[in-house]
Amino acid sequence: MTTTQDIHSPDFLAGDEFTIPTFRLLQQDGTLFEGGESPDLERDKARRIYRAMVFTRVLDERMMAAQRQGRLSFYMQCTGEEAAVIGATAALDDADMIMAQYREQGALAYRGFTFDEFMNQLFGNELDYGKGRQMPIHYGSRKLHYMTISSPLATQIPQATGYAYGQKLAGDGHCTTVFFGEGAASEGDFHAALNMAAVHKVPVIFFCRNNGYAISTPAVEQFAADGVAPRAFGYRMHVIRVDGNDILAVYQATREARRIAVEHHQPVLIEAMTYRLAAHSSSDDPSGYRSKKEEEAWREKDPILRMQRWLVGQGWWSEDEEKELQERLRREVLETMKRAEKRPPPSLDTLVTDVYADVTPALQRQLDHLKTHIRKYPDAYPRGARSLDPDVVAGDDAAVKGGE
Ligand SMILES: Cc1ncc(C[n+]2csc(CCOP(=O)(O)OP(=O)(O)O)c2C)c(N)n1
Ligand SMILES: [Mg+2]
Repeated sequence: MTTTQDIHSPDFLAGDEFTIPTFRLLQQDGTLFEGGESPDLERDKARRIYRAMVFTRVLDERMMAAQRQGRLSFYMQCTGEEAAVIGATAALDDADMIMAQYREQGALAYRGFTFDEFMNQLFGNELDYGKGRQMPIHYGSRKLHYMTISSPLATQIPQATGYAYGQKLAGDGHCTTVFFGEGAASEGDFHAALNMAAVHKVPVIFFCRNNGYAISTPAVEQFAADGVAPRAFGYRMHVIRVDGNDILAVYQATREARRIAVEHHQPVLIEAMTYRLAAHSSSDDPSGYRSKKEEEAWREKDPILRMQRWLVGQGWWSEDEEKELQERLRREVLETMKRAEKRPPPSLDTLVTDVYADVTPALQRQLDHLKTHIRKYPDAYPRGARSLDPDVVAGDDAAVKGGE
């Protein structure tokens, strides 16, 4: 579809002719901006959102510390972006599909993923749904409609378009929300996904967390445009930019986006302006590429504090409740970590099961060879490797002896 208006002089349109406003409702002191109206958000839901935000912060602080103690190989924090992720998730139906990048543990927390479930994945133990096959933070939950994380950037974006197209065909009234960083939006997959979604009119919400950085590369070095939002025009798509640290604005914008997506089968782009307060990951040190002053300025805009002040103002939260919640979460996170750490990894056989419908002879041979090798050279393997061999556990040592 193209417009047909003629002009008779070469009047170019400049790329900076449009500026995109930012939707804001809540000030840092917990009061509303003049002219802003609180969205329809009831007490219980507001408290559920807040608890999920604090849960995420506590999990992140504790697991980052565990990584520094050498108990965990890797970790990524959502710190500073809790309102963007959890506000958006709360605006969805709990059965809508979420495709995330890797910094959206808050979405899982909101939907009820437990500390045990987080820990089992982080430690890759026998209860991990991914059977220990992935690095920490690659969560997934079929039950909670949360697609398992995959590391290559932006792959989830066209997958979301495809999944949402399926939802449209199924006519089940659900939509898909895909989270990604402003860095991932530079991948070709982003553009293919938006174009296809607009052409096929699929119920998908593209939720960009613009947190200012792609690892060490600041947004100003990533694109010349006014953020990611203007790209929606290129695909004839609805778009809104929102203050990503403002829980009420994120919630209301996403609720409206869901309505457009589900009722009108139109994709929507949301750009949430926020800041990654922590390092990119446990392997990163931000002091090499940004100033403490910049971080401090954003710390002043802490989304959790902002929501807490609003809740207290509503009479929906108290100091005592805050203390109780903090203490309980800190206790539970430690208890579950100790539990998960002690559990063994999945058994050796899971290396080859559910790769194909049936274990192929070639894979079976490789597994037998590995078991034999571990028995012969146990010291060359991590402690406890022998106990992962179900044959050894069953006392059937003779079964593979001498088979090298
Ligand atoms: C295809 C691909 N290229 C590069 C990487 C390495 N990488 C991992 S995260 C990242 C930065 C992504 O930044 P952004 O999308 O803004 O997300 P943020 O980390 O800020 O949440 C890069 C370059 C990758 N995982 N996949
Ligand atoms: Mg980023």
